[in-house]
Amino acid sequence: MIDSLPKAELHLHIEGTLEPELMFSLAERNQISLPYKSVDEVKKAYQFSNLQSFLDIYYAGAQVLQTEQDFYDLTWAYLERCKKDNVVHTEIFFDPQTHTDRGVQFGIVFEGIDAALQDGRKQLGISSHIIMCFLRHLSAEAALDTFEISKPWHQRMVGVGLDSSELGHPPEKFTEVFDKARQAGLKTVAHAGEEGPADYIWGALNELKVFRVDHGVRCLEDESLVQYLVENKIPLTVCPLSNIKLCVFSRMSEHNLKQMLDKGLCVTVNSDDPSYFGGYINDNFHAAQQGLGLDNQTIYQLMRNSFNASFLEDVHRSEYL
Ligand code: ES4
Ligand code: ZN
Repeated sequence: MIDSLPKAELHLHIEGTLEPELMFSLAERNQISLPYKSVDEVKKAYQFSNLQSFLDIYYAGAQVLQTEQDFYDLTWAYLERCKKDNVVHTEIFFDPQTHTDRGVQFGIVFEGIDAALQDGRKQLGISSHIIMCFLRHLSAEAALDTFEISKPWHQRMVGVGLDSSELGHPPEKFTEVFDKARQAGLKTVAHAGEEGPADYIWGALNELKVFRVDHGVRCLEDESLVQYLVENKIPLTVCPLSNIKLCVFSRMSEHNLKQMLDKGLCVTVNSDDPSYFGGYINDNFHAAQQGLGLDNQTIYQLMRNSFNASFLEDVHRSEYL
């Protein structure tokens, strides 16, 4: 049932799909030395105690991405994986500042990713959108600068997002750049309530005017927030394996995804950074199903939610519902 259902993926960092094998081949191609001797050694390093311990390794891994071809190869590998998992539509995040801050130009990153997505549409029949994320551990000014340099590509992105270290970096820090993004016709999403408190989810809604909340699992700590999210049909893009790997929940049986669904929240299942967290979207569905005892009707609901929560135009959305 899970494997054969068509589904949309709405919370996926393209840099987080960098498999160790590709990391090694790109390091060799670009003559970069890695702090690991083998693929096995890389995999052993993927043990995290919280979000920051993951981000340190994730940003280090991204250094091997240098050329437009590298970004193409990264994205194409993910799309082939989508085909295998029956993902028919994907909305991918990328982090321009991770690359521009080390001298890789915005256009190199964007054109490489977008060329692969265009080929994915033609050759694999997978539709897609790009969401540009600002790194919240960097300054509001840096986000505004990134927004300025990205202007030539705005028409080819669907929206902007906010990711990286959550605690200490509330959504309000980025109100100005999100205002500008909306004025430019871009939609907005933000990571909130992954490690941060329910208040950060309110901040994402009230200040950043998000259409979706990424993660949002801590919303259950605030009953009035849950009521607001249900009434306004605000989707939450939940990433079960990510939450376990980053110790947001200690085991899958303790994940609150089922409780969220029972409260009437529009939850979707996603893979976040699949190379680092041990699985792509179907692995996430299987892990949640097993850990929480989800029945087929619930799996079907999650799949429908993924299309309803997407930025697909209604004519295309209806093809899947
Ligand atoms: C991320 Cl899991 C997660 N949370 C916040 N920012 C991120 N960037 C990549 N993965
Ligand atoms: Zn994420």
